[in-house]
Amino acid sequence: MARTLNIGMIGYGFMARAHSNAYSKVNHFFDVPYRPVLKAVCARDEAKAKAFAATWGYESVETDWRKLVARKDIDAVDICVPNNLHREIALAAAAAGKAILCEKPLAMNSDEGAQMAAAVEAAGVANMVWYNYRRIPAVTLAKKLIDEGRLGRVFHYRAVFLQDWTISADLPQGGTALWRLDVAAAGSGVTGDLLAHCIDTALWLNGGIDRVTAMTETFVKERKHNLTGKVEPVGIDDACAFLARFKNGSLATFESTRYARGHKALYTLEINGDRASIQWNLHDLHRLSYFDHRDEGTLRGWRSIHVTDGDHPYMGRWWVPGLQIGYEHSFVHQLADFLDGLANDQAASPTFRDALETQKVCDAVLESGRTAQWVAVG
Ligand code: SOE
Repeated sequence: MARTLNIGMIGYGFMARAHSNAYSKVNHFFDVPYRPVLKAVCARDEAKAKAFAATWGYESVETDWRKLVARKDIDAVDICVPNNLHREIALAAAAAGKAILCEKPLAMNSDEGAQMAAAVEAAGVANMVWYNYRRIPAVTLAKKLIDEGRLGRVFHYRAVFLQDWTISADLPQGGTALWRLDVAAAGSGVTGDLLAHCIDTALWLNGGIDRVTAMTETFVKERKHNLTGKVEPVGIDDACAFLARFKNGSLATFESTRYARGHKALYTLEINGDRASIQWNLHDLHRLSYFDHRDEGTLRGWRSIHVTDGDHPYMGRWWVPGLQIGYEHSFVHQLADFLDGLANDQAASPTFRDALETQKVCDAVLESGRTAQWVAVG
């Protein structure tokens, strides 16, 4: 019989919905040792907290996160608020002995991230950061192929994350819906929001990054601020491209922008090894493209693997072979791994310590964007 795990959700936006959906679904599909209970949701705006609680089935609401963290009936705190609040909440939750599931990126910068990693380790509480793309079955399959040595020596890693939602100069910055554009709340722009995903996947698939050189740009220099009503300078990077050298000797290019007209959320990655290459694309997320040079010459070519079979990662838990799943399922998978890990005293990745490595790469990228120099990571 699964034990209960009482969840205290802080936040009520897009990510709080994605995580709440995972808490609601996980026991229907995965045989995990815990059953999340939606105990309380917290938002400063009580009406919004109540509406969120009613939609998702949370039993109670709080309007002060400190009260939620102090509640004896909360086992795990889920941090789904802007990045500038992650550190303070995580430190308080760790001190209160709660398990912590934190939305990405871990923190505003690696100094904060290091404090958070140290706090959860000192308190001995389970912790994880929601870098969900690792749990898309095709990406998890890519990891398996790489770990089996099928790619051989890796020469190149290429990742791109493109969006187009901030092109209009009339779009304001700040406030509930647009905090991602406000450097005081977000810490950075596409580097912490989108490239952080690419970096997390890259570190997982291809190991550590040694150094980087970046260029960043802020195309719209001033925007009206939703909280002050004044036109204020924009402090985030609207676009960022960087080169990286991995510790395994491979070379990488990473690019992200919110100014790629026509692209809403296109995350692609490609890895080229001496034996084989793989490609993956978020718009076709259930497919993994694979080219193996050791195939018979006349038949050699790119295969498009439909990652929907029962023996593909996570897929045996869903429908019948051939039927697809989507974006939201990656959160269910990550939660299932977290709950399994809780029972077995094994941390589900990425932990705060793992996510700190991504944060260090982001810091190096932003520093290189400012100085136009190669910067060593960490
Ligand atoms: C930004 O638009 C965003 O929602 C990110 O914050 C998410 O992490 C990414 O998965 C999709 O895009």
